[in-house]
Amino acid sequence: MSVVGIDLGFLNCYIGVARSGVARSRAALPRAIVTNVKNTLHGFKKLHGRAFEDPYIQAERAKLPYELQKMPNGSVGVKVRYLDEERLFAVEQITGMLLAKLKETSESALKKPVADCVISVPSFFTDAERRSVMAAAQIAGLNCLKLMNETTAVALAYGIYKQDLPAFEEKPRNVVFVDMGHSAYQVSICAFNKGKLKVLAATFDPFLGGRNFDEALVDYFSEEFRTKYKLNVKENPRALLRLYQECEKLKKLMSANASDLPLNIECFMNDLDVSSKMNRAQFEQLCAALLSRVEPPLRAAMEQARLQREDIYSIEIVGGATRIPAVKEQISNFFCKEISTTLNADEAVARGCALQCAILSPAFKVREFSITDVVPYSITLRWKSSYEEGTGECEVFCKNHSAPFSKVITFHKKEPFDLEAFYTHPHEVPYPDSRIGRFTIQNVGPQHDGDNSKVKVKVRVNIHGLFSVANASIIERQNIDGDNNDAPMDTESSSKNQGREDELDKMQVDQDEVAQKSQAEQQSQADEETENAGIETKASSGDKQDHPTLPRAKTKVKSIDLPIQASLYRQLGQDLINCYIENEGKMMMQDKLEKERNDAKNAVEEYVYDFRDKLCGVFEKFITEEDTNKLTLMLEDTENWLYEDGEDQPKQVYMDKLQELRKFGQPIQERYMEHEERPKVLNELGKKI
Ligand code: ATP
Ligand code: K
Ligand code: MG
Repeated sequence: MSVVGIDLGFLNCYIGVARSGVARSRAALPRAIVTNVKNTLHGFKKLHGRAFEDPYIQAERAKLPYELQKMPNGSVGVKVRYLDEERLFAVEQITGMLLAKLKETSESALKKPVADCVISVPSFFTDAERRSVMAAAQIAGLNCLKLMNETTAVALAYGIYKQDLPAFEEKPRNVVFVDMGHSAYQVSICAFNKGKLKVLAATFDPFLGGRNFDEALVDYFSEEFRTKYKLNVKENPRALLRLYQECEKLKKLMSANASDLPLNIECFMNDLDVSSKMNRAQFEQLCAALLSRVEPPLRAAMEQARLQREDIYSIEIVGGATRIPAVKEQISNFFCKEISTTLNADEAVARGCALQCAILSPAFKVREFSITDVVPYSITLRWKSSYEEGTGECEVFCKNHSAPFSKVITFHKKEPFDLEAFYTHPHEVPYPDSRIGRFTIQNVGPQHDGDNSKVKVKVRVNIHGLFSVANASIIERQNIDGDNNDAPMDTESSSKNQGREDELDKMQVDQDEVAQKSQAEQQSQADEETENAGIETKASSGDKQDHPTLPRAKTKVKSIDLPIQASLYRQLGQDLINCYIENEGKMMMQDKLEKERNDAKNAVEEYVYDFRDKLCGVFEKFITEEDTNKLTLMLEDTENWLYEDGEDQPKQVYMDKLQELRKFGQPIQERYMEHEERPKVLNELGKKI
């Protein structure tokens, strides 16, 4: 079994492979496209987890050369021609196809099965987007051990082999990571010590990337061609696509060359050749507004990390668009420091993911490296119950809080209640809906004496960066010498719970302090969640805690797990995912059959060419002229048939055809072989005698 890391880029995907023993990683590039004969789909990374009506989707829709359509569940579907049929696929299925292709590519390169993987996602992805990518992995038959933030993967690739990181107790080394890809711009600041990294801040502009620079060029040249050639490029999708390709090339050339560079496209539109030129200075002027967006995320990251410029050890850049000189300049100007390009700008994300996968996989021995990431957006819980007045609210994870992380919140309730999780500041989130999900805590009732029950709820941001209400339990007070003890008592578990009670009662600390503390606790196990971090938030919206504290000797407590009903925002049901999995399997099978059919057809074609060559070559001496003519005619017929009636036949028809041709070819081939072998055989015999 091999472990791989997958950089699911908007334009370019890389697969990193961890080698056992050395645990070095290598990466290979496929483009982020899904192709079959009729379609080439690209640019679907950011269609995940969004509603069809989402303004972002509607804006993208206008730019895409393929059609989007609303799925029955309101999410985004892609129209694809598949086996001569127009079909609608969910975006999870499309990414699933891409991932399945990546899986197959790595399996054939490694000659081993691949299932365990780590897949990268942008640090700004919300829960709905992350879950959607997870579903795609499932559809592809991949076991995604972790969704890893792209910049964190880069940080791991940077840190894991550094021999000179500060010791555990020393002042950490702070490194800034910048990734500008085709669609997005991300910044993170990480603190490194030997064997660990902690993300101090993650900031971003989710809508700034290389594609925006291409677009600026496309707009400029479209306008120029409109006046110069009277062409309306924007109305011709084919021409527009070509112009995008040429502008991307030009953009790259301008990174290496500051002087005037030509843009020539032959037969561009209406049989016209077009030409123009641009130089770097003009380009920078044209893109001034885009370039001014480089600095704000850098500034925000420094503020969130509470660092000064002199605290920064180095600035590492990756991602294709950081090769634009003006982008680099913006970054180095901000830090008043040279930037470092020691990382492989294209492969760092995939390598980091592969290394993370090796760390998480029990089958691999890798150096331990602990990773603490951050929560990109503050998360709030709101609760209400049917009989109590009003609602209550509590920020459970502040922005930049460590993750993975669990917290315990205590409620005092008499009835089942709903917890509604949402992003606290909707305007900060590049997503139109701030809902995360609703969690109903069931089976809650009053204590025997009619008092509120103590309900402990564990909320968590897990290893994938996903929020959940992980579990809930009710704490039952029971009188030891009382006579109303109707439930048998589990002394061991109650005394254990008693201990936990004590702990929680003491932990009336603020959240940051808990974060600090628990971070020290989780040093050596980045992949493990911090289960023991607890805060107690008094979250009773009804009456205050009114029961007197009973002397401990007389009370025991018992904790009973409560069922939670979760309804996550934009969640695909497992039934639907299963249906997609089945479909993907069918399509893989169909593709396989289609390939076999094509191979069978090609075999006939090859045989025809080969036979014909031999007829006027090596076979000449073994066949009469009359037969040669007859066979030549037959081969010609077959060739014509392949282009006409035989163009699209079932596999068996091609196999029969081949068989038929062989009937004629085989005897000649045998005569020829016999003739070839005879001298050798005689020679051998001669030697023996
Ligand atoms: P994302 O990270 O947004 O999902 P991605 O990972 O697929 O996208 P990359 O492969 O990092 O993106 O970068 C691709 C972008 O980098 C493209 O816009 C490409 O034109 C640009 N790029 C690559 N080389 C250069 C260069 N030499 N100069 C300027 N831009 C470049
Ligand atoms: K990439
Ligand atoms: Mg990328």
